[in-house]
Amino acid sequence: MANETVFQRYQGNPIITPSAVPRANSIHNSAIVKEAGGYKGLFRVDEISMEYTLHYGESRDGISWTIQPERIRMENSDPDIYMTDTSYDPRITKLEDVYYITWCNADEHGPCIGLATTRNFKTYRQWENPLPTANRNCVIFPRRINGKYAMLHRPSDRGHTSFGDTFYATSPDLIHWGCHRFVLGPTSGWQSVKTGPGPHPIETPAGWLLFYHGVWMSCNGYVYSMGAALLDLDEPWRVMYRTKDYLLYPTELYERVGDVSNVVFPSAATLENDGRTVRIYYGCADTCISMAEAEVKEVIDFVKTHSY
Ligand code: BMA
Repeated sequence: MANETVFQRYQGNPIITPSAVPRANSIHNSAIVKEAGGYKGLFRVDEISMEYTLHYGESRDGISWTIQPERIRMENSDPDIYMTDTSYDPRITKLEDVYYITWCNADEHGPCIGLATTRNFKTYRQWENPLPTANRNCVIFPRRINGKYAMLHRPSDRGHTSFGDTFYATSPDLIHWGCHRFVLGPTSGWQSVKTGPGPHPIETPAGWLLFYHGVWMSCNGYVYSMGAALLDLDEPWRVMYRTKDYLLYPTELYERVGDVSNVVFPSAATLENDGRTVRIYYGCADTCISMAEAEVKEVIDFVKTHSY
């Protein structure tokens, strides 16, 4: 076991492996929300055809999951609004009584962000893709900011993007997105090549707590790690603190070895113990899913004291 700072990995990691879904080649970067009666999620499954599909799953404790073998389908009567067979890296945000789902809805033109809403994870309404191609990471804030929907997004290229700045944008109606503001980009060390937003930001008195991935280029290729930032509550494009030291780095065998080696990809966060603990769900080596937990107070202290 490598040194850990504030996050402790769950001893039973990985918690979800491809055996959870019959047609899965791998199951990884996935979206999870916590409800009064348990947990719900949309899971990224890379199928044995190498189509990338999203599957709904449920759990009572957030650790043992039942995941549907069939993929979900977003719905829209307009044939130009559709879910592609390369749908991956979902995020879920609950805002009022609606779940907002963003994912990478890639087509022949490249990675593109898809947007859908649901109230029950049984029927889904797909909206226009909110951003132009190419963009690979997007998440909606859990409340309106200054009266508008708000998101973080990360423009990309059509390949294995070698850059990555995270931006903030707002919308009055979920269709028209604008007022793009730069939030954070690559800096040094483990985050010297690119960044991308992970789970939706968590509102705290110290600011929006954002977990994000940072990437550096080793002799063997990209290495994906997790860091965090504190964003201003009213003007979230203003970064107050941002980790210079990583919070999680691929050090365990299940993070180092897989379809894409050396990947820790945070994509969901839940609050446990009456909000005192944050649990991160993350994709490991593009193959399976693990979790790690930390005290919220300790994370905030760490971000403040290990910032640039
Ligand atoms: C990114 C995304 C992620 C993936 C990562 C490492 O570009 O495609 O889904 O985990 O690469 O392969």
